[in-house]
Amino acid sequence: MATAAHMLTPLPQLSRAVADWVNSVRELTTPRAIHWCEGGSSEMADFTAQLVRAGELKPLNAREFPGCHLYRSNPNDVARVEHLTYICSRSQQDAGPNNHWMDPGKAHAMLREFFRGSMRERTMYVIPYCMGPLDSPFARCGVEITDSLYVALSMLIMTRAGRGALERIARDGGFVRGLHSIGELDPERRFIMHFPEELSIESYGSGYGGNALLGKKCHALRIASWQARTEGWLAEHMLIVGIENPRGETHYVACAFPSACGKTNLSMLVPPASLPGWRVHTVGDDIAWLHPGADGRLWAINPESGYFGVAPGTNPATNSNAYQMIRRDTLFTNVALTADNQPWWEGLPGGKPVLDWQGRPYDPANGPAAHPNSRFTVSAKRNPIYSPHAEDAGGVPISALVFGGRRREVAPLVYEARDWKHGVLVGASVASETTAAAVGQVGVTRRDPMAMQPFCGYNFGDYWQHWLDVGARLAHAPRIYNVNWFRRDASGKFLWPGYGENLRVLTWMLDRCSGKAGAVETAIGLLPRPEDLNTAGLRTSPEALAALLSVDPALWRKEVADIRDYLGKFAERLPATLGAELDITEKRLG
Ligand code: SAT
Ligand code: MN
Repeated sequence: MATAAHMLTPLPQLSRAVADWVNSVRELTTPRAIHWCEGGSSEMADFTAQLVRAGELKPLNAREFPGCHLYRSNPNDVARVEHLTYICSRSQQDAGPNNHWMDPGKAHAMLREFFRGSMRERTMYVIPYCMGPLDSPFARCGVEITDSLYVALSMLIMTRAGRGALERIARDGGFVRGLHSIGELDPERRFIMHFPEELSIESYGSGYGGNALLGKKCHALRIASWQARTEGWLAEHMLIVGIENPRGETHYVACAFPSACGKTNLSMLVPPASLPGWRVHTVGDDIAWLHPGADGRLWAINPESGYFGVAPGTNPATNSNAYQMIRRDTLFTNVALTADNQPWWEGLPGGKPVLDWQGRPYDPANGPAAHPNSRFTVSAKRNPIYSPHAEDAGGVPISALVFGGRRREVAPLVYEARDWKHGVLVGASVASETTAAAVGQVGVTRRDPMAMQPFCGYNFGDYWQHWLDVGARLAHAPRIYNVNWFRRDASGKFLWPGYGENLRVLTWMLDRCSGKAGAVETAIGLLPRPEDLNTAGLRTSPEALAALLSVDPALWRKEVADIRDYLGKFAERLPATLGAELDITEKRLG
């Protein structure tokens, strides 16, 4: 069979704009060679083999984990660096109090000196990628240039990368420019810079996760949230999951939780045996791009094509789908190893670590064997419950939006917002205990509106107004909920079993959407009574359930005061609607 003409066109000739940019980066960074990524499994195999030869990847036990490898990042480079992440818009007000800001001219000048000659003696990889299905009108493209082969390989897993993306760029014209160099991996020379007005990203000095895989948080959230505001849609830190009831009807829910709060697990939920006939289909585990449709509903695509999930805690009991998914063709980063070369992390029922995540003989005195932010990188196609609609160009229709965080007290298991406007306040008020996904103290409660504190590319005041505007355009807006799987009792024990049992909360929401489930009105919104939840086979005690579904007015009055204080930081751009909604809640609390 003859090769199609477009397959014969060398990649650098497909898009003049990309070639010109690559050329200017080549002049600045002076790499030894340039590799344009074609995409596809043979390129991935080739990259993997090169990394193994260089000693950067270690093949794992081929019988138990065929096609799987271990990568160890520099111990000073193991999580996102929010304190070194900047939005460089022309006006500081546009970046807002929620972002670190630097003047774009100053940021470019500084980074230019960092990048000068930074790829000397190294290969520069050019990765054209598409966030979203290649044929989706909602998808947006970018090109990442990096001098890390591990990053290039990860991008091939996490995005639709290669020739198809570059062809789309040639058709679309525009693309997001993402320049990345690991530099010296010196925390003093590490910056993640975003230039939303130029649709560009410059990341220097880290090779880890969201700092370096620029399609993910940098493009699909920070830059895309800015683009989405201009274009009338939403780029959100949300999983997308389809819930199929025993009658075979599927409804989709999108849920925003901070990093490392169980989004991957919820998106791949395994229904408990006591809820027979229910099925779950994953559309996405981290990011949702939401578009108001002509039918007045909100439609979602997952811009990514893989998962960068937290390893610790993943096991056959908590998430058998995820565990099955990562048994093959998976890239593990910063996990521990057993004597027979299997990956190991805290929360696995069997096995014993002999080497910790830094490759040292395991010694509990050094802390956990696997880094708490150790990850698996795997293609979504490996997910046994990957939704047949995950690749639909038009996305899936969303029935409910869910916000949540990790809170030992205050927030009940679940409540429903009074309406969209109140829902925006509920999202804006989310607070959560910090996790190991970002450098800094773990377990400190902070506000994390819509789980977007580290990811919103512009002023939260404008962002909340944009949420209100999008809602006003939806004739059939999704209902909005808040959940908290992490409430604890006085002795610190979790009150709710979580994982598969969370389906009981999701089904209540969907029954609410179809007018079938009851609720009781409270000052903060609508809560299920215990009898409104399907508790068949649930082992939670009636007392625990009552505690989970309780609203303590004294705690909530304090919470409202705290929210008011927090929103006050955005006074210059805060929509009056949020203040008015907060007044309603406060009045109802008495
Ligand atoms: O941003 S990362 O991709 O490193 C992980 C996360 O915070 O969700
Ligand atoms: Mn995330």
